[in-house]
Amino acid sequence: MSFIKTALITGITGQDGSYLAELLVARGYQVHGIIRRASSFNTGRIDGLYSDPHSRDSRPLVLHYGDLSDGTGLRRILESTRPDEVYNLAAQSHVKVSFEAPEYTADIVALGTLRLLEALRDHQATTGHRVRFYQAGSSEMFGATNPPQSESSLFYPRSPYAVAKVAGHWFGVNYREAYDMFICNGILFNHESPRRGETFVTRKITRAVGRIKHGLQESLYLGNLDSKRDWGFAGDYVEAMWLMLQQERPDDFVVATGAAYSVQQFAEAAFAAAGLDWQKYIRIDERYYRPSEVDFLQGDASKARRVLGWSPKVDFNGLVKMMVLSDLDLAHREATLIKAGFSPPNESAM
Ligand code: NAP
Ligand code: F7E
Repeated sequence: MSFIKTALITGITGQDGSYLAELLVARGYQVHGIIRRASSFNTGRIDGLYSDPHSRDSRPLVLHYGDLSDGTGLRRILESTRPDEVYNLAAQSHVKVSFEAPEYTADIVALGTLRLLEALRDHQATTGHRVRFYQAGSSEMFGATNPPQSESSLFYPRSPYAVAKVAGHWFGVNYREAYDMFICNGILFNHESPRRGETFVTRKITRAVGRIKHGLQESLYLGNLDSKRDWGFAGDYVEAMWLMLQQERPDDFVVATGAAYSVQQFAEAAFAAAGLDWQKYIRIDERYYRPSEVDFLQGDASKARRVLGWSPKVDFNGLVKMMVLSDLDLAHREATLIKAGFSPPNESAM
């Protein structure tokens, strides 16, 4: 089997990594993904792309053990896979956790990006191959800056995660300017899906809706209901990542829907989609508050529309409905298992 290009994805087992891998495989790429060693299986989101590991050359998806803390390993993977495109999606991506593990978060998000860029810089120098690099930047970098936020808005990060992402962003800009590397920074606003990690607020809500509807949970504890986010669908956003690397020149782009809703509005919509009244089930627990909050993110993605021809296909209501339907189905299957004698999973902790 021949492939049109080769891509390397860090963070392939995450939400975005799985959608991106599907997109690239569908477009004829061979995709190499870096996975971490874990004591239990962590490839659930990409199992659909799995193929026989004994036919290496013809496999559209090949996995390698590695970690953004391990520069030597990254270098080796880069040299053995010789990708045309690298997508750096790996991160300790939870904002609240970053307050509890700031050094680790900075090591992976900021220094991990630097390690990968250093390996790529040497790879480019020795092979002459100008590999295209996507850096997963975040709207969290804007933090306290007033909306709407665009490429020209000030970065004002409000968490160790966001500070580390700002460093990753500027490493990307600096290596582009210093070494003529093809590096694009995507500044993506929140994007969700049925594959979203269960400790992020949207998925925490839709999981609870499913479980409450099926009698598996009585209430849902949340933190700040007033913050506003610009929520889009992850499947739409990975297409923007790919489009950035197909341009003639590397550049930085905001990716967003342009519409913002509060956490409370998301909860109202999600409970209503299952015929439930959110007020009966939601309780506040201050342990979910952050030491410094990001109040209002709403992106201006006009540059991505103009230059990349990108626009989101799924709107807020479509996203809520997609996630609720998926989690109603999941809870239904869970209830069936419980009836058959299996124990239920723990409620989300973050
Ligand atoms: P995610 O679901 O949390 O996935 C993170 C991925 O990074 C997972 O594959 C994880 O592996 C991997 N990872 C974590 N630490 C690692 C390490 N030390 N070495 C190697 N891999 C490591 O995140 P996501 O939502 O897909 O987001 C993808 C990227 O976009 C992240 O960089 C995130 O910060 C950024 N971002 C996300 C959003 C959003 O709204 N989703 C918005 C802007 C930017 P395991 O599966 O083993 O944990
Ligand atoms: O919080 C509030 C919380 O954790 C959204 C990551 O993908 O997007 C994500 O970061 C809001 C915050 O996402 C709970 O205080 C209330 O205001 O879903 P979240 P996030 O912090 O916006 C950005 C763009 C990224 O780059 C990140 O990687 O919801 N909130 N109650 C809660 N949040 C959580 N997690 N849990 C609660 O119980």
